[in-house]
Amino acid sequence: MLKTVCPHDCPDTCGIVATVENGRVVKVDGDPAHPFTRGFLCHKVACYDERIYSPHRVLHPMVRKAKGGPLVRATWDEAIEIVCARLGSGESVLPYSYGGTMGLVQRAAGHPFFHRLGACRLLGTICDEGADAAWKSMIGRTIGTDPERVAESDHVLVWGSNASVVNIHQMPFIREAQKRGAKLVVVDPYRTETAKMADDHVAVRAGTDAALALGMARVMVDEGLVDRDYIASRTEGFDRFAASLPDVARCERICGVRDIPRLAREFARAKAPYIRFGVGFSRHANGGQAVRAVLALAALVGAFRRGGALFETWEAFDFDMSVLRRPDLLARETRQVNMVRLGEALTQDDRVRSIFVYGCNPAAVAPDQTMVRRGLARADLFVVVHEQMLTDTTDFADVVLPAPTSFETSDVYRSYGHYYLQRARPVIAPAGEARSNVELFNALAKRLGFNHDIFDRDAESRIELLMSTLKTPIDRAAFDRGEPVRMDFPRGDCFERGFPTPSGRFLFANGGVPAYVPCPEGHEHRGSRLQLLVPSGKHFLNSTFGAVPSLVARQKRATVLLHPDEAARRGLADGQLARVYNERGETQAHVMATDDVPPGVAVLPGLWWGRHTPSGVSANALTSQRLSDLGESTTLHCALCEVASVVEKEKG
Ligand SMILES: Nc1nc2c(c(=O)[nH]1)N[C@H]1C(S)=C(S)[C@@H](COP(=O)(O)OP(=O)(O)OC[C@H]3O[C@@H](n4cnc5c(=O)[nH]c(N)nc54)[C@H](O)[C@@H]3O)O[C@H]1N2
Ligand SMILES: Nc1nc2c(c(=O)[nH]1)N[C@H]1C(S)=C(S)[C@@H](COP(=O)(O)OP(=O)(O)OC[C@H]3O[C@@H](n4cnc5c(=O)[nH]c(N)nc54)[C@H](O)[C@@H]3O)O[C@H]1N2
Ligand SMILES: [Mo]
Repeated sequence: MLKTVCPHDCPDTCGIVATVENGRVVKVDGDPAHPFTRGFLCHKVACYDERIYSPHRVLHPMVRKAKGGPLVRATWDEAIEIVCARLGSGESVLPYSYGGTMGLVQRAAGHPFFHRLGACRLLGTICDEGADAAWKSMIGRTIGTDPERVAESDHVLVWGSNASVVNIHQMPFIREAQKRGAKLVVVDPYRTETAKMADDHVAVRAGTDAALALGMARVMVDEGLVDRDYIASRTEGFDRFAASLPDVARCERICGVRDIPRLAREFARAKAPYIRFGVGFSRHANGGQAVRAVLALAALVGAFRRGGALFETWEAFDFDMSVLRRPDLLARETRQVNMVRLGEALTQDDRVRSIFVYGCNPAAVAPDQTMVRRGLARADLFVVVHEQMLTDTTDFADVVLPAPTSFETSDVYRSYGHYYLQRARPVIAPAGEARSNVELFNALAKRLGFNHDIFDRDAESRIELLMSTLKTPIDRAAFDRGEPVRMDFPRGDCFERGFPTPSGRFLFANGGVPAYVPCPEGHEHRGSRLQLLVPSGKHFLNSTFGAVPSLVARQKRATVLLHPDEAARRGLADGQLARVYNERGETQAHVMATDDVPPGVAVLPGLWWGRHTPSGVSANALTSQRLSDLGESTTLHCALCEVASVVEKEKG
């Protein structure tokens, strides 16, 4: 039994014990010694051996002699020759990577190489960066109350997160609180699995959370339910904030929630209210302000002192990542490309001549998929993909290079949903000819004659380098044994000694007070169309588990959830194949008529690989490249669409 860590982009960062026989993983279990993930795994990772030995696994380099032709096996030497000959240098090169592995060392391995090459710099914005900017604007740093403290709360507010699907190890703490009598309130436009476990499901209209939260704040201020002492001693900007609060009846009309006063009173009167933030509600054009409005609620009642609030924990792990990313290797500030705007970057100007994809599956995950795929298919674009699997993106590759899984590499994992750090060493040998991100970029650097100490360091040596920058002391011996180690982080009020802002106070009005601004594709502009939500799939991790046949089978088929009245209005029967479309594109999915979804909304769950959908393209054919108000981040849940019968189109 060997310890390892789940590498995926999920807040839980589970401790794993792998059973290995004759060099092969035969069983994967949760590590009972992990204080937060406590010995169980999601069913996706519980069958991880299926992913490691997937039929879609890339086991050796492959090259495509001509666009549209087949991928043909090559040696590593041949592949490196081709990449170095055709990649080019400077800003014609776009590196494209994101959350394939959350291991700090492997994830940062490409940066020094692309900096030295003078390539474009990718702005990683496809996930939580809007919410992160919002949190920082008020608190200064992305840390929050220990998630384990949820168990002691008497009022748990889960806002914009389907936690029982995306953050499942938070749930036992929530259930413990419920057992002790706590009320669980879930704010989500549709009745998710998590909302079904709640005492109260608040079906806010998508994209209007700021109106809901500001309405609640207004009630709390008007009725004297705020913590005056906390506000005076711990915060600044309250007077401006209070004076700006909109009328409650107006807020109710905007967000469609009719009992804002009751919600506000229950939250404010709780002894230990705790808000667990999801990322979902930040993925709108006004999402940054929405996060700020909800965060203000926590400060108004002094929740940090009594209960808590948490978005993410990652900045408690105070490494200096620049020792790995090496910004000093940039000769000058090169052009930045926002990853959400990949479609535009590849189709609207021809400055990008080659793209190097690793740890990411843009043909499936990036918004405005039709444009992205048109860009990736450009005849003059050189496409390199370093991957574990043959994905939608490798379909466009001129060169495919094999990557090992986390079970085959060394790394350090910090969580963004708890306060434990863990190192992992390989539990099996690399499959086939797989080379890790570090090995790949070291080899390319060597071939191009890049001399720098970083390119001589393997993963273990980079781990040592990174660990030497950690400011907070940890139990190093336990860490080296591969055990999860807790950061020295308060279990109670983490802001007891002040907030990590310049004044040490919570900032209600930094850069202005939070306000509600309608989204261009929000409900006010809907007309007869539907607001489209594209939440995480239960059996996938973004697009990752598309390579595991049993999980694809469990996710069943691409499905669009509609209120029965909306289905009837369109003449759509349950189970029927429908087109879901807007001006950007179209996908097809089977209708599920359910009153879990309110009228006016369509939900396309799960990040399917295009090739697993009836139309060959997924939900992201409809999502837009528009950026959020803060953090220049994704607005995935901010799109309008129409749904119609497939047959109708054929007739027409
Ligand atoms: N099983 C599984 N787990 C995952 C992932 C996965 O794909 N599958 N992805 C991982 C990653 S990378 C991330 S970032 C996290 C994401 O996890 P979440 O933060 O949960 O993000 P989403 O799934 O985008 O959306 C969460 C919820 O937000 C709701 N929502 C959408 N718009 C609004 C709104 O305007 N207001 C409110 N209140 N709610 C809204 C959606 O209906 C959805 O139920 O999960 C991680 N965990
Ligand atoms: N419709 C819709 N779109 C979404 C989302 C959604 O919920 N719905 N979620 C959004 C969110 S929150 C996020 S974070 C993004 C995620 O987008 P991505 O970061 O692209 O995440 P994945 O889909 O998990 O794909 C990661 C790929 O990296 C590969 N990989 C894993 N480890 C390694 C490694 O060590 N080296 C290399 N070279 N490759 C590796 C995996 O095989 C996998 O194909 O998608 C976003 N897009
Ligand atoms: Mo994400």
